Amino acid sequence: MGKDFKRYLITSALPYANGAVHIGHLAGVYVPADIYVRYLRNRGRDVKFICGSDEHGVPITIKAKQMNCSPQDVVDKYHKIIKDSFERFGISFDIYSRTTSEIHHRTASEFFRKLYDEGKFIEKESEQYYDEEAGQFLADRYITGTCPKCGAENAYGDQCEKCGSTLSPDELINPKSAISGSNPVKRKTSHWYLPLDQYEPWLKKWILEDHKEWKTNVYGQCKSWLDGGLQPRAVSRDLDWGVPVPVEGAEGKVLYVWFDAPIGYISNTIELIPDEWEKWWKSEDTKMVHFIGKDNIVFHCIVFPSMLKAYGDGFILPENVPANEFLNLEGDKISTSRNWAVWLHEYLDEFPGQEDVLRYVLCANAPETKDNDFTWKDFQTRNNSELVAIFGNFVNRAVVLTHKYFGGKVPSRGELSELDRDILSTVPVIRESMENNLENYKFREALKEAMNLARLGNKYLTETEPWKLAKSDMTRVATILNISLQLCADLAIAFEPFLPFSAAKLNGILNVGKMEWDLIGNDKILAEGHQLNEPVLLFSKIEDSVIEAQIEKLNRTKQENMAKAAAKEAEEVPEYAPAKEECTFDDFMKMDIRTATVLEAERVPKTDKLLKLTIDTGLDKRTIVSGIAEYYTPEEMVGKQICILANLAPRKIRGIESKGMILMSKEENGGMKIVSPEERMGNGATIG
Ligand code: B3M
Ligand code: ZN
Repeated sequence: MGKDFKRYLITSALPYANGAVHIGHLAGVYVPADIYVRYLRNRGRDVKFICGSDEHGVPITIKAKQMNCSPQDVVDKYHKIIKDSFERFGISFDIYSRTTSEIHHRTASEFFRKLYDEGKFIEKESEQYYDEEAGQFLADRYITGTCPKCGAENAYGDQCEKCGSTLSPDELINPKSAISGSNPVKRKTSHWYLPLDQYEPWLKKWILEDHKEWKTNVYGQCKSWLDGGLQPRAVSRDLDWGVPVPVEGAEGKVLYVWFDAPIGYISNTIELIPDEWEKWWKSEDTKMVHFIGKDNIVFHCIVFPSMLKAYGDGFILPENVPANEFLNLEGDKISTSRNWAVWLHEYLDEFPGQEDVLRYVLCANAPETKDNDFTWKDFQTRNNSELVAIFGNFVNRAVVLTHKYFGGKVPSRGELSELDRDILSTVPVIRESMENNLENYKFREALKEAMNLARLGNKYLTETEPWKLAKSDMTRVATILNISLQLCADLAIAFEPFLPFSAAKLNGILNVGKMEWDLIGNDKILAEGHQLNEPVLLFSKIEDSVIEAQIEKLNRTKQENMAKAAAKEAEEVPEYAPAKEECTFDDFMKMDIRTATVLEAERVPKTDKLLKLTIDTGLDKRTIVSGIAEYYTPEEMVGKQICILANLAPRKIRGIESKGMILMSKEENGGMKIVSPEERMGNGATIG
């Protein structure tokens, strides 16, 4: 099982405080992390479980604009919702702090300043979009315009939500500021970059050679990043929300959120154990594990380790980063913006006392190696046919029968049958399998093994039928129930990492305190004569009506989303586009508009919006990429005479050099039509 460590520093991704926590976050990050931490503690290991709200970055400022309040108001609201809901759900952090804390600002500033003073950054000047009306530089998300790939309006500077293309602000057609609506101008600005390329050889050794044991999805993503070659990465931003860059003359600049957030693991540890935090962060006797979702792999395996390496001073690196894939909901991607989610705080209100049912289902369906799906039907089935029918049923029968025949006292054990010995010898085997799976972050498998322990007990009672023996052989009944009650104690220990609320309830029924992991398999955990408490049901059946209500709730969300999309669609396609501002004759004369004929046409791979056209302009033969694939097939285009803006600056679209733009007319319903001369003319005829 590898090196023995003296202490375990376990972190889980700091959730953005611009929204609540949903089942995707829980299944991907927080349930596995909590299972691992609880298991380690139950084995007597020294553990610190670190987390907190990630409160900087553009998403927070965008939310503030949407809510018409300050970024601080946004993070104050959601930090509380997130923190409370984690506590209610039994996610057992040793600290859940936040990155707007004074201690974090100080820690992150000092971290940056040390690297700055030691020349670990490169400083580069670049041209960024600047909003002269708002008086601020624009982060990519604050620039909108027409998507060059599909023609959608309101694409963002980093991404087009309609066709999913990753964009850069310079690709947007007619860029606008999302703050003032004005046309932004380019301004020079300088930022600091962490030269990740300089850490490439070291990262290749540390990851690709020394950590071949990492999960395939994690190792594979790191390998492709490293094989692709690393580039310097900006560690500062022109924003007024975040940790100010601690350098003279850097007013208006803050640390890039992905530089400051991982330092939150350090600052939260300092806040938790101010006198001994370095023993945890700077000792080879510490095992550090980062629990994250797959979209955070590069930051936790490449960027943050490079930051720690650059800082030096003995900072340790993660032993493992067991990132999970994504969880979908009813077959669709979970989405905060579309409210397509099961929100933790809503679940806790709607399913009081059933925290463990959700913990169970999210672990049983965890996207450990591939994306997986959560359905309410499966939630109900797993509760009713596994938790109620197997685990709960076994415990209840064992305890009720003990009260019925022995006044609730653990009866004495007589001669063991072969079946008894089989049962008792199977428990240590299950325990060992659980340990192997838990130590290797295979929580689904470990949970299955725990449930097998419950199946074993259920089967034992069903096969021995003590209720039938009660008339003839009470000694045998006593032995069967004694063994069954030992299994109940095994279950209380084995399930504690997964179902802490039920394990505590079971401890209450057995009238014992929390038990050490190493007791599993000890077949005398409960001494003869030990008094049990009254039985209570560990789990209750979930009725169809409860599930139907949840599915109905999601259907309402779907309807609302469709109504919003239709309204947006209608809004986006006005009867006619609003008049543009006046232009001069000279402006117009700069445009070189000509006729041309399409010689060849083909679809651009991996998109259903673009056609690649080879055209004869009378001046030359050239390629133009155009977003007309929804309106014209390649076959329709060949031979057509079109009009083009011939002197539009060339642009790369999906890796293809496109020289010029086809003139199209947009119809009321948003359709598009080619603009052509009334009769065919020679190619190159000028239009003015
Ligand atoms: N705030 C969460 C996310 O990307 C991000 C994690 C930070 S961990 C240092 O969803
Ligand atoms: Zn697009």
